[in-house]
Amino acid sequence: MEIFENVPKIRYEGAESKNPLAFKFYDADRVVLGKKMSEHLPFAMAWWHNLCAEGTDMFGRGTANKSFGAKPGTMEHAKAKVDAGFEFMQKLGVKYFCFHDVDLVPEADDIKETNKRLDEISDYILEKMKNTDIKCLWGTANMFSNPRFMNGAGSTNSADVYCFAAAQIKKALDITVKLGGKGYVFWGGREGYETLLNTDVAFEQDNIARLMHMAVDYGRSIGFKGDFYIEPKPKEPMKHQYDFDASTAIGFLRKYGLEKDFKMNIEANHATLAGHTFEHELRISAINGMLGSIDANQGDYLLGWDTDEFPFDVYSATMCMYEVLKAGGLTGGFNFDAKCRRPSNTHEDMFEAYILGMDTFALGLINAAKIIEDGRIDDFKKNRYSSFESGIGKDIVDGKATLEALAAYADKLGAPKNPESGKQERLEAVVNQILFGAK
Ligand code: XLS
Ligand code: CA
Ligand code: CA
Repeated sequence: MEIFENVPKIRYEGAESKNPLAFKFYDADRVVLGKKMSEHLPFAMAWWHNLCAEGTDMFGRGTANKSFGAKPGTMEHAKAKVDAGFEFMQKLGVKYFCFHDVDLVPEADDIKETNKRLDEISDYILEKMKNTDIKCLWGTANMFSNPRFMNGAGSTNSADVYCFAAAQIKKALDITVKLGGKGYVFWGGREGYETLLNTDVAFEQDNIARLMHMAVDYGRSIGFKGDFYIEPKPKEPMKHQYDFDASTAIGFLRKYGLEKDFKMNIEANHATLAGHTFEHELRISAINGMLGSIDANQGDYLLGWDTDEFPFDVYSATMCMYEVLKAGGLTGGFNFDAKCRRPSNTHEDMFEAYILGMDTFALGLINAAKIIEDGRIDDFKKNRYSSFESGIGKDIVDGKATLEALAAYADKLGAPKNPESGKQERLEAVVNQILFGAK
């Protein structure tokens, strides 16, 4: 039975098309820099926003109907969401999905019952997967919604709650492996604190690391070969989140010897909340060999919270794709961790939102490839450091310099020249010319 009866298979119709239910830029088979768009852009559907969230906010209840013909809170509904999700992904040509345990089934009071439900639904999903080319990008455990996690999961003060978190991770890993997931995410939902007056930061961080080590050991023991991810976020829900940004999370992983098993899952909206650009977080991850996956969304510079909007900002998508291309691609994918605005409450809106996101990233890819092929930006950057290619500069890079030798060199210089102009405005104009100038 078709759920989205009014929505046909979404096709590429080109930039001139006025059809809201068609791609204008995402052309799956188009080859960019030697690879198909669909290979550059492994898109994923976020189960929670797309199939669960109804637009509830702290001022009002939901505006969208996500019952898909079944009674919410039942296993029939859980299955209806699977049916809806697979029809949705197939109509859009989205090849991956991401999930939290409690997105898949209604959580029971007893974890044994929840786990039984997870077994049942994952059998159902697996059956669906067999008849399609849809795969699991990553799974995770929701360790932030239930009141028991009010003081955190790995960072909780309660050993019982800590065990409960471990049980959820164990099961979420089982399901991720069963569904062939490429990754497993730790987003530190409530892993942080409100006040130092009641918090032992060192102890909490040690405990989070212990839990992550146990997760790695268990995951590897059941055959999980993919990457674990940390998804940094600076605040919300906690005032101070331990995984503030990529640098912080990478430092944490190295401190605790977790860096071989983990990479970053970078979310655009989290980057801007941390006071960074999206591309900054991607660059920091990439230069540390830890660029894993992306949560593709955007925030709103006028609002100080995590609005999880569908990507519309083509400049940002362009800079993102430049980083991704330079890094040689992602081991993960582009998960639309995004929700329709509350008044965009129809099923059709769900499709139009994904079309917007996919087209925005297709444009980002096309533009980033043009910037790389044009070469002016890369050449400028390379030449900017040319004083380190010979003479004293090369000695520094080759590790042949001492502080005394450099000081003696500086003495001979007297007053050194200022470095050349950074030419930011010229480079920005080059980007605009590449984006909007002659083809
Ligand atoms: C919340 C996060 C969350 C993670 C998965 O801000 O984005 O949805 O992606 O737990
Ligand atoms: Ca996210
Ligand atoms: Ca978010």
